[in-house]
Parts: sequence; C-alpha cells; structure tokens
Amino acid sequence: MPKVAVLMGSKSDFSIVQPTIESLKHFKIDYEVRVISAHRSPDIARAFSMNAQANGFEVIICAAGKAAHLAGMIAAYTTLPVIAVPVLSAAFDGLDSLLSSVQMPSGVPVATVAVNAGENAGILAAQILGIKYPQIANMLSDFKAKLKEKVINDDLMLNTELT
Ligand code: RP5
Repeated sequence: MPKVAVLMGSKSDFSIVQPTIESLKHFKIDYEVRVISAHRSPDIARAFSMNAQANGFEVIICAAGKAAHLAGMIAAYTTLPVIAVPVLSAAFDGLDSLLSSVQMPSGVPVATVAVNAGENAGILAAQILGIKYPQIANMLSDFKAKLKEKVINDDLMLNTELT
C-alpha cells in the first residue's frame, strides 16, 4: 500500500485537512496525519522530512496558513513530491498563505493547490501515485468519468428546467 504524509501547521488547520483524508481513503491510500509546524517545531519538521522516504512515504501533503512555510521547509529536506494546501487566513483572504506556499525558489518546487482545496491535494497525490500503482490509476479514471457524468446530467437538467 502506498503511504502519504498529511501534515498541518496547526490543529486549527484540521477542517481543511479532513477532505484530504477522505480523498485518500477513497483511493485506498494509506496515510499518516501529523501536526508539525515549520515555526513552532522546526526540528521535528526537519527530522520528519529527512526520514520520510525511509519511513515509506511517497508523497507529502502540507496544509498551512498565514506565513505558510511548512511545505517549503519540508521540500527543502526531501526529494519526495510535496503538495501544499494554503489555508485561508483572515488578514489577506488567504493570499498570504497562497503566495508563501507557491512562490518557491528555483530548484525546490512545491505543487500548490487552491486555497483551502484539501480534496484536490488528495486527488493530486493519487494522480502522482497512479503512475506507479495501476489500481489507483483505474480508480482515478472512474472518478473522472463520474465528474464528467455529473456535468452532463447538470447540463441536461438545467436545460430541461429552462424549456
Ligand atoms: C500556521 O498559522 C498554521 O498552519 C495555521 O494555519 C496558522 C494559525 O495557527 P494557529 O495560531 O491557529 O495555531 O502556522
């Protein structure tokens, strides 16, 4: 079973991480959830990242808000793919979280999903793992087919209502 690390900078980020967990469960991906802060527990963040591959993780998801340095810091110590979920902050409508996640210097990329887009982080992790695990790729094909089906149904229903 592939394993994904789901980190959040604070327990206050948990509501955003919940859809990530649901998404990983949907694709039958094993996961470990941790509260680890780039600022408040940097030594733990560094050690987690340095040992992540040896501990069997294949993708790391990091949710953080405000000066959201968690994903960037984790990416500094590993070659595993790192996905950032910028968490909405009150002061700048999440722009602070978004920019501090996505604006990484060259050589140290972080794949950043939309603000509060916890579910997309899980789906993106599944897509990365789908390259290696055909059963995940198959589940993703079904998932995308259902998305398309819903759009077609919505289109039909709306047009039925309007006529
Ligand atoms: C960040 O600061 C966390 O990721 C969280 O989004 C934000 C606020 O944290 P708390 O003050 O609620 O613990 O580090």
